[in-house]
Amino acid sequence: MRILKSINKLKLAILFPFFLLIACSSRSIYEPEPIPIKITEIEVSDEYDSVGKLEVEVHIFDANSGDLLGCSGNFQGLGHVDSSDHLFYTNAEFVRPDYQTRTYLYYEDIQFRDIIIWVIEDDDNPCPGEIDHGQDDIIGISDPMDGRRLNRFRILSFDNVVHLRIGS
Ligand SMILES: [Ca+2]
Ligand SMILES: [Ca+2]
Repeated sequence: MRILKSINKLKLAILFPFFLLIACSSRSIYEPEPIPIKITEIEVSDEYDSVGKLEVEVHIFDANSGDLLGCSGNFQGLGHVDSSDHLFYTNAEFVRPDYQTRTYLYYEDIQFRDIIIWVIEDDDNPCPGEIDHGQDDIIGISDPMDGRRLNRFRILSFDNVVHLRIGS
């Protein structure tokens, strides 16, 4: 009987760390997933490139510090956005300037900031490269807005950006 009890204790001692591991790992399942910022629709107007096709990029800046928060272009899902006056459906994400350590821009990164959106036609140093003010054309610059207002239920338009659905 005593032997049986000590065997049960031994089983418990062996199994306890496993129960603990399962309890800890199941907790992480319920942590909310970060919400990526995406562009799902975009149309620009009156923009032309000498080679014929446009390379449209969208850059998001912190409105107060001027820091680049993230950009989206050819390699992030805007490669087919190549002409004016046509509505393109996209599934484009934003890479952060520190993209080597953390790839995408999330709602959590902008929710407590005022932001400004720049839409450009890229000619040099594509995203994640910075805007080249000597080469790249500016298609539109938004007014500063509360980052929490960047959601895909709204359609933005400013300057020659006639339609932009962007957000989390
Ligand atoms: Ca170009
Ligand atoms: Ca550029």
